Amino acid sequence: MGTALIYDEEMTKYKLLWVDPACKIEVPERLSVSYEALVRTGLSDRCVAVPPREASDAEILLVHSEEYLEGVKKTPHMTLEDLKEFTLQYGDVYFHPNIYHCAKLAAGSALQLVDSVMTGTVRNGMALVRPPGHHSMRSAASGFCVFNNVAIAARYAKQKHGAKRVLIVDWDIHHGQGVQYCFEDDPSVLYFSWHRYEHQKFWPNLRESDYDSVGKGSGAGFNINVPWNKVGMENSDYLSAFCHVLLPVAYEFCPDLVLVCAGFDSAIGDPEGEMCATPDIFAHLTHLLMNLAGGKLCAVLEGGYNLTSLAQSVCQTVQTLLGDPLPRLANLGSPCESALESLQCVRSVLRRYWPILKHAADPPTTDVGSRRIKLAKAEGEKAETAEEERSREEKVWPEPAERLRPPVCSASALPDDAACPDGLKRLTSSKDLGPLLGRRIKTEVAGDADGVATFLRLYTLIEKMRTNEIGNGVALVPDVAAAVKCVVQDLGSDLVNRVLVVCVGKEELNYATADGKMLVVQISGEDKEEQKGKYYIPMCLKKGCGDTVGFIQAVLGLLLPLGYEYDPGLVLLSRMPGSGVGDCMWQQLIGLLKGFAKGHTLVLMQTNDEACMGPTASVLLGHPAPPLQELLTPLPDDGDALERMRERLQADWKMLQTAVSSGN
Ligand code: Q9C
Ligand code: ZN
Repeated sequence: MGTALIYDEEMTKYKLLWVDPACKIEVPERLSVSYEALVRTGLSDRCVAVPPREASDAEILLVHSEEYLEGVKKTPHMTLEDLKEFTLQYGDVYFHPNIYHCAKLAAGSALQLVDSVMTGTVRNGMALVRPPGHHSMRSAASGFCVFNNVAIAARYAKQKHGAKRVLIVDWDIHHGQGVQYCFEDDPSVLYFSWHRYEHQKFWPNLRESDYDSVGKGSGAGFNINVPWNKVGMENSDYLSAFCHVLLPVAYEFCPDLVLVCAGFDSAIGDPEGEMCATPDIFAHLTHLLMNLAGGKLCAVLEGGYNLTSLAQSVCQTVQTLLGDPLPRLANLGSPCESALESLQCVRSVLRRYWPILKHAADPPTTDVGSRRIKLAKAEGEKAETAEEERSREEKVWPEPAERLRPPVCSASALPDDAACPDGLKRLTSSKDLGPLLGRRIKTEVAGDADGVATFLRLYTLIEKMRTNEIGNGVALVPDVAAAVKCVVQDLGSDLVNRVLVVCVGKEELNYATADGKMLVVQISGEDKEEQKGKYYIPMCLKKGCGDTVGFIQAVLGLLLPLGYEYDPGLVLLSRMPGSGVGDCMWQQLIGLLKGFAKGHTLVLMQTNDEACMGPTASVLLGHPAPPLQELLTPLPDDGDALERMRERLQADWKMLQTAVSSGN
């Protein structure tokens, strides 16, 4: 199951023919440099090349009016003067004799991508298109957009492929108001957009781009706006929006298809966005969406005007779709106050629609009736100094690190009599162990001689993950708790800088964590464990690990942000027998954890828990986790306890914050 890539040089064949400062950044090179970067890095060769096609009139009419389509249809025959005049009806857009042709190809590309993904020809894919789409409305072009490629694709996926629920994630730095208007009253399409807003000072300057536009009628709750009221947002701000707003709602929504309005003007260096998130953030944003909808994800290019940043970001996205290990996000800061204020506001308006967010805090108290004041304040803010202007124009950032796929994706450390799932490399030899050989591996830990052999293989596995010969692995041991203890004690001192230990189920954890060499997170149904210091974090689900809502809340809202802030070099996931966690939830957990430590995840399971081997191996090998259907009818949860835990922990772990610190 591959990754589709749609590109056609034809879509570079239109450009601005007169002087217009607002439109001069939208150039043909945006497409050609993106594609050339994919060719140069060898990524395009690894994709399935899917040709574009022209969208038909009927398909365009799924979103646009007949009058508008007829108007655009005339543009290929217009004189330059006519084109200029036609353009004048709309805002920040230009027409060219060939743009109608390209716009049909752009929309048709999105449809080809949806066809390829929905029929299972490929797992996911990306379409590199011009003109972009998300600003265009039923009867109007806007913001370089002619037809709303992604909106058309969403309606088409419902009509032609029977998709019941479509999630649109718009990570472009502008608000896709065209998409919002299209689906405002439609609960079958969930639209999420973050955008530079600055209290309505930034284009398109709409009141309805604010966090309180949640949709209308039966679509109420299905439109999510995260306004960025300051420039300079960073990786931590974007990840917080995903962990604390988008992902919980997206998991509860349970889409059949994910469409991404993939604009890269939200990346560092972009002259429009002026944000500071690095291109490798798009690897993580993509990855975090890849376990929804059984992996069915279609990314369609929107904005992106710094050619260097754009090309790097496109490569990060495609490389992630192809399943390569994710880059580590080192030096992640904390989300800024302005971002937290936006997240708090949007969480508080969404909590009445989405049970998974029902424990969100109240909006910041200062917000009551202060919209006008904030806008006035933003307008009064001092003009940018020459110094600030220079720093905006001369932004430099390191090129993203290479993401090397290990020669072996997944391996197993098993006793001789246990079957090895297809596709995993079974480790048999315990030679070349290096310094660890024979250290703590005694029969008292490992059980019998067979257990000792498994332990030796387990250490081989870890050593080969460290040297990136093996990506991830699974081990079957007679006593998971003892094995975890043994492994972390060795690892803490020797091999890896930081180990994230995730334990699912009840387990006595009596090893030292004070030095921060490991961070232990335990998710269980037990309520007695107390948090001991910063690096031992028990998460207690009153209803046990079988409570899907509670479990996914803990994973998305607590474990993921903790993991990002901790930035481990290895993830150790242990599963206690009888923990009660369901197979689908278990697979989601593994899938999400693979985003850390360049994908180096070691799963430890108990010998008598073999039934779970198949599902575990499948996700380790890179197959998407199946959707969590049971979230569609959520049971009453016990999220209160998790929120109390968040409050306790956020002093130590800034990525857990979902509200401005009190006193502000
Ligand atoms: N300073 C997309 O990113 N405003 N469209 C330009 C120039 C319009 C962006 C102002 C921006 C439209 C798809
Ligand atoms: Zn944009």
